[in-house]
Amino acid sequence: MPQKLISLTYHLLQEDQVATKDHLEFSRLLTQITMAARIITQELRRAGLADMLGKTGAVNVQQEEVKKLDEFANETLISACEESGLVFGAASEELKSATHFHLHGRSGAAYAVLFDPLDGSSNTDVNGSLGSIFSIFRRRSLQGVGTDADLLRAGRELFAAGYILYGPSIMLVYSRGLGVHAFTLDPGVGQFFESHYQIRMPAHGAVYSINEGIRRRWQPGIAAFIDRLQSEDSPAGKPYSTRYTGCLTADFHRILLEGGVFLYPEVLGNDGHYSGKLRLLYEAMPLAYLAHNAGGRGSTGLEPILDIQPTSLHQRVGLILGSQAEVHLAEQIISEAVSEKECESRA
Ligand code: P6P
Repeated sequence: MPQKLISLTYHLLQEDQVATKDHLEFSRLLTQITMAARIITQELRRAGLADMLGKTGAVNVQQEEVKKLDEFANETLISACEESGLVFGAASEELKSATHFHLHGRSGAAYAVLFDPLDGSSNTDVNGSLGSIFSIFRRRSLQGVGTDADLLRAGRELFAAGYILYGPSIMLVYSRGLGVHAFTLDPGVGQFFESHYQIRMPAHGAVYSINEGIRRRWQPGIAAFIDRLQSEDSPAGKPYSTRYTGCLTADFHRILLEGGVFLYPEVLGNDGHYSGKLRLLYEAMPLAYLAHNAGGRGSTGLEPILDIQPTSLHQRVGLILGSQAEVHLAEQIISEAVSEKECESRA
């Protein structure tokens, strides 16, 4: 028996006290996404028994090897969006371009959904945490049909965003700009029940999350920032602990609830240029939106994630995400490092 008897359905109905067409449509769309999450959960739970581990042999637009579970999650979410009747187009980490739903005249539908269907898929074969991350935009103009321009939007224009975390518990975390709320799946009942209402990220934490293995390639300032977190002169007044799972969703979820900072900064490539790994539209942006709505912050180190105007669907960014104290400190140290580098290059 769940402690709280507020199901996701009832939570959405309660919020409907200010029932608007937007909210009623969002409720229907979120219901579809959580139905997809339950189907993906079932597949994850028995992947090792149903020959669903391992790779498909295909390589996606990211030049990453596609896992069988990536493909399953992608197909499930695409179908859920199309069957909702509310989505004119969907974009996915797994697909080169957006899928426009012309079926049943849905091209006139109001919403676009962009998602990473299975985040952290390096964890699929080792029973590690995984996630599905989604951004939802409402078309600027409802005249005519939705176009790719309706997908390339800055985070400040998000209609809603969220993620499903496939961990020991299956959790949905979402925001529509009116607070961040979390729901936990009761597998016995098959329903999501409200477990965290109006989540507020602590002003600072005591944990940082980063892949230390590529320290030598981090963008200027990141190493100095991590050194600061490992000192007594950190925002917590003591050295931080490090936690890193290889799944952005799981690492961010910890930071959302307990504070601290997650970083995947730009790294120096073999071409001599710094570039990000995480994708803006369906990884960095939705999580920065959630962080912002919970009182935290998301930045590239040089600008807020939510201010970036995307120019391409799979655009990548450096990401620093978490409590205000740590992210502002990182921005300060990075800014100083960039200024020093510019002075050196002029000398
Ligand atoms: P690395 C997973 O592929 C992902 O996109 C994020 O979930 C995760 O934070 C990151 O990449 C892990 O990357 O280079 O540490 O394996």
